[in-house]
Amino acid sequence: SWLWLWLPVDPEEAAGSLGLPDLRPLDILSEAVPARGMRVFQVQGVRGFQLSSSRPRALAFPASRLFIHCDRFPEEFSIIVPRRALRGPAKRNEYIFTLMLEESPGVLVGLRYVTLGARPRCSKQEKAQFWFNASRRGLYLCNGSTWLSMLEVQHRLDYVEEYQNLVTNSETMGIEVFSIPKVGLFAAMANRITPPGSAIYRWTDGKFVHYQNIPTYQAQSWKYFTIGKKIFLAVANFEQNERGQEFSVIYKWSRRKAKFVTYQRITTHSARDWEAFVIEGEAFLAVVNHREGNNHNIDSVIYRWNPRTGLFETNQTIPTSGAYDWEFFTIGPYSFLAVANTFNGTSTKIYSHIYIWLSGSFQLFQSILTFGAADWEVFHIGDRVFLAVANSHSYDSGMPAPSNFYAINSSIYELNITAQMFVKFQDLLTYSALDWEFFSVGDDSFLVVANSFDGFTFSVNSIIYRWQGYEGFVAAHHLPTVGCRDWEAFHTPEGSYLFYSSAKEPLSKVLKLKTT
Ligand SMILES: [Ca+2]
Ligand SMILES: [Ca+2]
Ligand SMILES: [Ca+2]
Repeated sequence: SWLWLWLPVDPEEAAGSLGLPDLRPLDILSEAVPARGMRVFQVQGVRGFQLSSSRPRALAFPASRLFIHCDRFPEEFSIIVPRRALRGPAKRNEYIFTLMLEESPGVLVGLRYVTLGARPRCSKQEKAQFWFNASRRGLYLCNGSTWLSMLEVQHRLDYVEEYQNLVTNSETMGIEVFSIPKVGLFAAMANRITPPGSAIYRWTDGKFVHYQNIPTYQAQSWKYFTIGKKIFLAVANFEQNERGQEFSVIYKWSRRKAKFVTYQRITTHSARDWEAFVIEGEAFLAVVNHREGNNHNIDSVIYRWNPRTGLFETNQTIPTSGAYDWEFFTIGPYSFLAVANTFNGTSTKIYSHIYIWLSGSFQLFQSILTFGAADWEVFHIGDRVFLAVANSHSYDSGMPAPSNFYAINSSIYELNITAQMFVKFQDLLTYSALDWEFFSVGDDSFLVVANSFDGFTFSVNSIIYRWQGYEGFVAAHHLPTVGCRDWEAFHTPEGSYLFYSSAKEPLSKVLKLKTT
C-alpha cells in the first residue's frame, strides 16, 4: 500500500523555500527525493510524493545533516514548515501538506493554511485538522464540532484604554453582562430613575447598543441565569412602584419577541441583589432584602424552582442586617452562600456570614467581621480559594467617629483546608469599596476594586491589583472613576474588556484590556 503526501509547491518557487527556522536552510526535497521508495508526481502545479509504506525507512537521512552541531538528537521532534508567499495574494484556505491513503479521499493528517478572516468551519469533514490562528498566535484542533485550543500564546496585561462611553438612562448601580446562545452578548444596567427604568444593551459591531428598556424602581442589580432551555433575568428593585407596591421581577427571554418579558413577581424589601445557583440539580434564587422601613434586621429569602408549577417558591429565610450581596460558590462537593451585611441600625462593624448547604438547607459555616460590607467576591488561583470583601463604611454609633469613615481596609480571605475556615490573607486600603471583580489575562490574575467615595469627593481612583504570589495583590493600575459602583469583566472574540458603572452620573465606561 502507498501513502500520498501532497505538497502544493509552486514549481517556480524554489524547493529551498521549505526550511527550518534558525537552522541551516534545508532542501527537504533534495534530501528525500533520491531515496528509494518514493516517487514524485506533478499535477496542475501541485507536486505529490508517493511513499512506499512497505519500506518506511527508505526515506530516512542522517540527522547530522539537519542538526549540524547537535550531539544528541531528540527521539521525537517536529518539522516546522515556514511558508513564504513570493507573489500574488495567497489563497484563503489551502493545505500546506496532506497525508492520505491511496485511492481514498479522506485526509489522514493535514497542515492547513487559512488566511485572515473568520474562524474556519469545524464540522465532521474538518475533524482532526489543525488551524493556526496567526492573529492570536494559537493552534487549534477540530474535534468534529469545535476548535479546541492546543497552544495559545499567553498574553500579559499591558494597560487599559477607554473603549466606549455609554450614556445611560440615569445613574447606574449594577451591571450584568451575559450572552444568550445564538443571539449575542448583552449588558443589563440597573438604572435609578423610572421612567424610563433600566436598559439592556446588545453588543453590536463591537459596541453596546441600546436594545430594550424595562420599567424598574431604583434598580440595584440584575442577575442572568438559565433553567434548562429557559433564559431568565431577575432585577432587584429598591423602591416601590407608582402604586405603592414593592416587588422585584423575574423576566424571561421570549424567543418569538426577542425581548425579555415579565415572568414572576416576588415581594421584596429594598432588594439589593439576586444570586442564582444550582444544588444537586435543583435551581435556586436568593434575594437580599436590605431593609423594611427603617428596620435593617430582616429576613433575606432563598427560593427554590418548582418544575411542576414553573415558579420560584420560598425555601428558606435567613436573618440579615442591611444585606447588600449574596455570593454563591462551591468547593469540591460543598455549596456555600455568603451574605454581605452592611448595617444593623447602630453599627456597620458587624458580622457577615458564610453558610454551607448541609442536609437540605443552608447552615452557618463562618462569621467574618466586616465594615459596611457591600460585596463578596470568590475566586480561585491555582488550587487556592479566596474570598474578598468590599468594606464601604466604618460607623458605630457607640464609638468616637474615626477621622475617615470611608478610607478603610477591605480584606481578602483564603480558605485553609485543614482548619476548614477562611483566614485573613491580605488587607487593602479602599475608599468606600462597593465591588471587587476578579479577572485573569493569560497566566496572570487581577482584582479590580470599585472605590466610590473618599469622604470628600466621588472622583476617586479605582485600582487594578495584580497577583504577585508571595506578595499577594499589588496595585498595578489606577483608573479615574466617578462614584464607581460595579465592575464587570467580559470577553469577545476581539478581546477582553472591563466595564464599570457610576452611581453618581449617567455614564458607564467600557475599557479594553491591552495585552502584549
Ligand atoms: Ca452577588
Ligand atoms: Ca463582585
Ligand atoms: Ca461586579
